[in-house]
This record gives sequence, C-alpha cells and structure tokens, in this order.
Amino acid sequence: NPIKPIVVCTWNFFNATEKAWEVLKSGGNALDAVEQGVMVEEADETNETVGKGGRPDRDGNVTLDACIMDKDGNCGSVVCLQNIVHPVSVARKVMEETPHIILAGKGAEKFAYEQGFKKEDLLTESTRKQYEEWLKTSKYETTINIENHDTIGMLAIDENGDISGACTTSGMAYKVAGRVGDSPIIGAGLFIDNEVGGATATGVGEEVIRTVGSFLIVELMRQGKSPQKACEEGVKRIMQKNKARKDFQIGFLAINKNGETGGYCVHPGFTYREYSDNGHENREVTSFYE
Ligand code: SD4
Repeated sequence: NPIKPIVVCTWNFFNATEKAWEVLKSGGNALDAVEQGVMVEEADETNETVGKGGRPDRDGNVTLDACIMDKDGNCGSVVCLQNIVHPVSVARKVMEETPHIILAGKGAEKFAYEQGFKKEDLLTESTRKQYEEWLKTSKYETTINIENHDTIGMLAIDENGDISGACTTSGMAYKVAGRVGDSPIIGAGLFIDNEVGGATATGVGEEVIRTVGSFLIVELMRQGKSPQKACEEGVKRIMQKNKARKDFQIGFLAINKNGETGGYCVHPGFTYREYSDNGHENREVTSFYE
C-alpha cells in the first residue's frame, strides 16, 4: 500500500514540515502543502539562506530563487527576485496566472507587486552586520554544510496520491550579482512526475545544474531504481565530473509514487525530515565521502 499522505523536506526544518503536514492531514492537496510549508522558512528571519534574512550577494542585495511544480507538470519559477518575502508564492502565481514558467529580476518583482505582494527589505540587522564583516576580506568560499546549505526543498503526496514539490533559497551567500542557482530551475533543483515521484536538491547549485540532478533522479526511479539508489547515482554522476574536488556539498532527496523516500549527499551532514502516519522523523543520509 502506498504511504500517503507524506511530506519530506531537506534539512531539519521542523516548523515547515509541521505546517505542510497540517495541510495534508486536514485534507489539503500536495501543492498547497508544499507552498505553505516552505513559506514558513521564507518568513523565518533566522534562516539565513531562505527568504527574509537570507544572506545577500556581494553587492549587499538579497536575491531570491524559488520554484514550484504540481501533479500535472505545471510549474512556475522566479529567479533573482528582490524585496519579496515569499518567492514561492510568486512562482505559484507565475504558474497559475501567466502563460510562462520563469520570471526574472525586475520583471518578476513588478509582477509580484501587480499580484498584491508587498515590498519589504529582506536584509536584517544580523545579515547586514555579517555582510559588512565579509566585505573586509571579500573572500568567497563554499563552506561545506555550514554556510551555504539550508535551502528548503519539499516534496509531498496528498491523500489522493498526487505529488507536488517546491524549492526556495537565497542562493549562495555573497554570490556574484545576478547569479542564479539550481533551486528555481525545473529539473535541476526540483522535478516532479506524478507517475513516478519527485526529487529536490540542496548544495552547490552549479554542480546540480550541470547534471540536471532532480530530473535525472526521477528518470532513474522511472527505470526502477529506489529513491535511495537514484539519489546515490545522482551524486555519483556529479562526482565523476569532480574527481579532484572535495570542497563542496550536495544533498539529494527523493520520493516515489509509493511514498518510499531516500537521500544521499557528498559529505556527511545532510539530513531530511519525513512526516507520515508511520511517524515523524529526521533522517541522516549516507554520503559519498565518509
Ligand atoms: C543554490 N542550491 O543556490 C542553492 C544553495 C543551497 O542551501 O542549497 N543552499 O545553489
């Protein structure tokens, strides 16, 4: 019997998963669950890699990436969006209210205001201070697990057995202005196929884009691999291209139509949260390097 409803989410985001679970348990659909779930992190100023309170680019501007995808393969995305707390909801509006899939930068921001979203300063006291400190050396590093890796990717199956997913981030801290990562790129940071399952990614987005990671994992599941084995193969594919590099983290998370889940990462430390009627758990995943 397929496990449903069920929600999984990258990292240990307790409140976000709780919210999504609440939506699913009250009969809500997977699309609403993932949107409302990740919105919790977007609004949380203490999460410095998502939404308000996210770390800025090297010019001091907070620029957000997000996408959402539903059971019918509809999707919406915003890239490099400023001054809006909930990019995932703007992405959903792009999906539902326009004939397009991706809106970028100023155009995305203008669209958001037209849709009734409020303008808000996303830099907080804390991230402003950290940025000023960073400016003294202006050294860009992708520190494993700590600095850059709290993007939230969420996958859910509702009581009807339908799958949706969402992914939202402020991207890599102190990135070059205009840089867009994997998180808002359909197939890279997130992919859903209602017949097969879904996958999402966190970590150094450039490496995920180069292998179209989430799409790859869903296709591997279509060929019969378990979510776990598919995530392992996804990371291996990345490591084949990076034989000399150990200084970055990637975490993949996947779910199949039966509600089986799995995850895998480059370095130890990536976890995911899973809620179903079988229990509420935070799962450690195995990694490519010990
Ligand atoms: C990106 N994948 O922009 C995102 C960063 C990330 O936790 O996952 N941070 O490349």
